[in-house]
Amino acid sequence: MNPRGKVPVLKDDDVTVYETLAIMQYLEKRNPEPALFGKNATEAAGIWREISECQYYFENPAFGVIAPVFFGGVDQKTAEMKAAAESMHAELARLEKILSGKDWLVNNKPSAADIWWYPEVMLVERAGGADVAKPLNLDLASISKRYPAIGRWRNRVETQPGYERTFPPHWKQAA
Ligand SMILES: N[C@@H](CCC(=O)N[C@@H](CS)C(=O)NCC(=O)O)C(=O)O
Repeated sequence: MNPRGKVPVLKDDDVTVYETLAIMQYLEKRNPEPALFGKNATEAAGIWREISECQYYFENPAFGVIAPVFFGGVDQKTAEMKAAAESMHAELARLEKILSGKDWLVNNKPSAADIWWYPEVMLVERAGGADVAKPLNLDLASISKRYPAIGRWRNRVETQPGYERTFPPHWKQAA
């Protein structure tokens, strides 16, 4: 379904879409409610800003931890991983501040920004909790506890109707 063999993939009758942003755009065109990318210019800008914040400031350090944990090299990259974790904590603190005052990242309603951020945060938590990461004390294994507003947001995301159906089946087997 995806020539790169990656998730997410959406199959809707005879249409197959891959790449997260393409899938969300497809869904919004197909079902305008909820407006995943916002209802007006201000909402759209806020949503795209949050997606970009994640892409430019969180993803690099995130992969600095995720890659060695899942693909090897922790022993050689300890210093880099610690620096990456520090950068991520600064970004997680920013997220915690936003979510302390509201339920969702932008416009106080679920949007493409939440759908973008959620798996990034969860992947980091999963990497932080891996046995090979534990001796490094990166403090990423319990993001939801260290950052309580992020924890509440996580529960909110996971109790959305249809959440279960988005979970890649092969990840469940791996867990
Ligand atoms: N740019 C792609 C990234 C897709 C991607 O890297 N997916 C990873 C998971 S986050 C994957 O499928 N890895 C292989 C696997 O989980 O089996 C998107 O946003 O859809």
